[in-house]
Amino acid sequence: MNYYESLKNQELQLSDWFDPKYRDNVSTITEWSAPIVWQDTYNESFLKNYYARHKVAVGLIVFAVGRYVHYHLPIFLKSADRFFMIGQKVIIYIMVENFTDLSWISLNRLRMFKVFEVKKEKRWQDNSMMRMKIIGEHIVDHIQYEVDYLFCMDVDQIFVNSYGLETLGNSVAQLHAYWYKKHPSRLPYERSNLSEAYIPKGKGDFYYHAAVFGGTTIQVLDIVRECAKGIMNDKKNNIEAVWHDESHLNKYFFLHKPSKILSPEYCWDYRARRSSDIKVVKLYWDMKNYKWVRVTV
Ligand code: 2GW
Ligand code: MN
Repeated sequence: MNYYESLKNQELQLSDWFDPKYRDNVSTITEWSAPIVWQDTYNESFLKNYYARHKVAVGLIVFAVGRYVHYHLPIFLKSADRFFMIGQKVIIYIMVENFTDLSWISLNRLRMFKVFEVKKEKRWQDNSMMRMKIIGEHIVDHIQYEVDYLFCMDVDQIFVNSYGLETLGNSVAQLHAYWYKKHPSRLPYERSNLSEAYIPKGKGDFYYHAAVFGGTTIQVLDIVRECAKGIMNDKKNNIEAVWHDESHLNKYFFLHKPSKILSPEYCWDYRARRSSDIKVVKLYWDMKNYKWVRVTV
């Protein structure tokens, strides 16, 4: 094996790219040794070099059903084009109710989008929860052959800084901006043991935000299948978890610990209390008028 080949075969080691020494007052590693990625904990040039030798394609799947297509989708896409996985091959999967709702957008090189139609549900909770089932179907049909990693995101957010290779991992969860410093007993998990999303008081690690999750495409298939199963069983039993799909995602990550966690800098909310923990916001929740976007007719 020559030098070039040995570089090519080299596996990415945590210590090669991750170093939490510049961050205080926040947790940077979990009990199960997964990195919690904050600004200044990762070596961007090392990662760029590594992935230049190990090319990957990254998918980003987003739903914009009903009014979300006019209100949030254009800015989500434009900002993703600019900041999501700069320099990498990206496929954005856009799920809309009607192809004709989509206004034209042009993307930078190495980026493309694919548009699919999905049915609108009557209840908004169902629009959110049904994403799990639909994502699974698309991974099986085509996404698994198209990208190595997949992120699933809410559409009501805007990228404002580089959101890059440091976020790739086997199974990736997002710390929720409101709860990242709270004790597990206070987290808003589903507390009824009648629901599949049940997490007993005192148990749990972190509260994860369902607005962002990801991993290898096959791993994401497992996540969405398990969540969809939980959601469907709850429906059969006439119960709905307190935070819908997010409660089920939290149960999944409680049972199957994520291999990487993203700090709230990767999904910030400017309405949350200002904090010196937040050094560089990469993505933030857009403001929205709930009454206007959530009409069901
Ligand atoms: C959702 C709620 C009420 C009315 C409409 C919708 C809706 C959501 C919709 O009409 N069309 C649509 O495409 N969606 C998609 O679902 C869209 O991608 C949106 O970003 C996502 C989640 O809905 P959202 O962003 O309005 O809810 P949030 O920001 O309160 O989301 C958190 O909680 C949800 C469950 O209640 C999900 O777990 C979500 O992932 C969380 O971020
Ligand atoms: Mn949202």
